[in-house]
Amino acid sequence: MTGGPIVGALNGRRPRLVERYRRFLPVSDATPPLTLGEGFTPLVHARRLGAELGLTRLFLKVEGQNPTGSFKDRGMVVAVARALEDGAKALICASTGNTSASAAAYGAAAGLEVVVVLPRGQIALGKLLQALVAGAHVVAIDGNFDEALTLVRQLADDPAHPITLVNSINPYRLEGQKTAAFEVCDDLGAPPDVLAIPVGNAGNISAYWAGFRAYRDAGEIEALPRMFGFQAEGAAPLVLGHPVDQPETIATAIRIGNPASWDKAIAARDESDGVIQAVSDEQILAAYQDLARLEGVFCEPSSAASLAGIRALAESTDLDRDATIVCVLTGAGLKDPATAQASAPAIAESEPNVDAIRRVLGW
Ligand code: AN7
Repeated sequence: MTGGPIVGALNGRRPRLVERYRRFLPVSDATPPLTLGEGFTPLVHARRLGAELGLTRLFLKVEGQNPTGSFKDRGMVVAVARALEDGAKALICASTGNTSASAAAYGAAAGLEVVVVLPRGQIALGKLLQALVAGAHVVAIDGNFDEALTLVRQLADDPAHPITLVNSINPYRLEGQKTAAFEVCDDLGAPPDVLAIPVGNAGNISAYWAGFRAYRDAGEIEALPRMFGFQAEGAAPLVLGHPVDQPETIATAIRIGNPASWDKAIAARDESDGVIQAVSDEQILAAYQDLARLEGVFCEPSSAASLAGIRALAESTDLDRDATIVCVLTGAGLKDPATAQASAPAIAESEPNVDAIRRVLGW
């Protein structure tokens, strides 16, 4: 160890995500070195869940450990750095919650005004508070995510009020999100056989697929994984083959009826010999609880759609039990305290003495 400085280091030691994968990203020396410490998230070998499902190599990519608690930070850091480089003064997005939390945080760090337009009453409390505390202008509409996205596109198109759109139709978002695919391959030492992922607006599945292909083209990996996308049953336009006007699911992050990256997601499925299937809210909640109880990984409900889907396939098809399967867990459990509380067991109460506590515990 020389103890010398690392180029692009955070706190002197931790390299920045954008530096680590710089050659795959649309950045240059002119791009401001914005960072909140995104990326480098854990890949956890899920031994107990794997044993239950008969899968020896089941892994969890724990994206809830990003700075604002979701995978959105990987793309937001690139989109906001490029917006700064291009002289932007303000950012805008529609969101089911996580994009707004990430835009608010990176916008604050960059000194930019942030506007977020959200479906009223459909945003998990933690995400809403993240946006508010970071000082974003939060506008709730009587409409769903798809309607909010249509409105912010129109607002961003108005030359009289320049503002940069940071939804995943901003190409820098998907560029940054590709880094998660690189990390998975680097941690495994090879690509997985299957990449399982929740699908809402379909940006992330598209970004992973682009990332795996870029890594293959660069000679970093030889094969490509099969992409398995999972939508909530009440919000499954890609499974049905047509938009859903009134999407409904407990997994509010993926309550989306007309995904912006529709064609890219279908291409990822078809080119990778993959699938896009629906899982019910019951299957999502069961996976959500089992991830916490069997693996100690507390994700938000939408994230558990990836495991719910793998579980359904493991039970109904002949998934190779020794295949390397990575379930992407897109966001952190604390973002949605209401869902956690609704399914949490009651708290035991006791007099403050050891005998009483022993009694309560049934000892
Ligand atoms: C936890 O924040 O669309 O298929 O506005 O928050 O790339 O949309 C969030 C999506 C999965 C789906 N898991 O990813 C938003 C938003 C979580 C999410 C998805 C989202 P995409």
